[in-house]
This record gives sequence, C-alpha cells and structure tokens, in this order.
Amino acid sequence: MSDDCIFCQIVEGDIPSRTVFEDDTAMAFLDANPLAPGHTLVIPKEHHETLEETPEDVAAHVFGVLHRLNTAVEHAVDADGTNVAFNNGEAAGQEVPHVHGHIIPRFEGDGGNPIHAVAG
Ligand code: DGP
Repeated sequence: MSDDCIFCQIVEGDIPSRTVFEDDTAMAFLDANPLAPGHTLVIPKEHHETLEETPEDVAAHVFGVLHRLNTAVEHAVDADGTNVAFNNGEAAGQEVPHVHGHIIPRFEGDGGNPIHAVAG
C-alpha cells in the first residue's frame, strides 16, 4: 500500500470504484475516463509501479484475471474486439503509477488502432 496512490486507495475502499472483480491478489474496476463503454482496468492489489517491479507470479495472476474478464467484458457490451494494453512507465503514457492493464472494447468502424498510431 502506498498512501498517495489512487489505486491503492481504491483497493482499500477509501475511493469508490465500480468494481467488476476482486480476489485476494487482484481487482478490476471500470475506468473513470472510459475510452469506450465497458473500459476496465485490472490491477494487482499490492502496490507495484511498473511491470518490471511486479513479481512474476503476481503479474501472471493479473494476466489470468485479465484473460477471463476480456471475454466477459466483450460479451457484456457486445464488442467486436478489444485493445488490451499496459501503459508501462511514464514515457509510455502511464499516468497512474500502480501497474494496471486496460481492457478497451472496440466496435467495427469506431476508429483507428492506437498501437499503430504510436508506431506510425
Ligand atoms: P494510464 O494512462 O495507463 O496510467 O491510465 C490510467 C487510467 O486510470 C485512466 O484511463 C483513467 C483511470 N483513472 C484515473 N483515476 C481513476 C480513479 O480514481 N478511478 C478510476 N476508476 N479510474 C481512474
């Protein structure tokens, strides 16, 4: 737990969230600034800033949750696909320094590929 971390405060219940999954190790909740309906964040409960700092077993657990929720989110909003991404480090656009994966539902014709946009 890091006192000034928004996501740690969500884990502690000090900041409300629309939680869609929780177990001993991981938590998932709807993004407060969604890029699409159903935009979901998956985090480890322990505070780790980046993927490099996250123990492999914790990262594997988070990815397992992400894998299961990806299917659930797709079905829930009837998406045609998803972007699944970790913005890892400030240079990559990570704004909240508590490692998290995004599940962003995508719909036919809703726009370009954000990864291609960065890669040119
Ligand atoms: P990133 O740029 O990868 O660090 O994305 C951070 C995401 O976190 C961004 O999409 C908005 C979301 N976010 C920031 N603060 C809060 C919050 O207090 N609650 C929730 N649910 N999401 C938040």
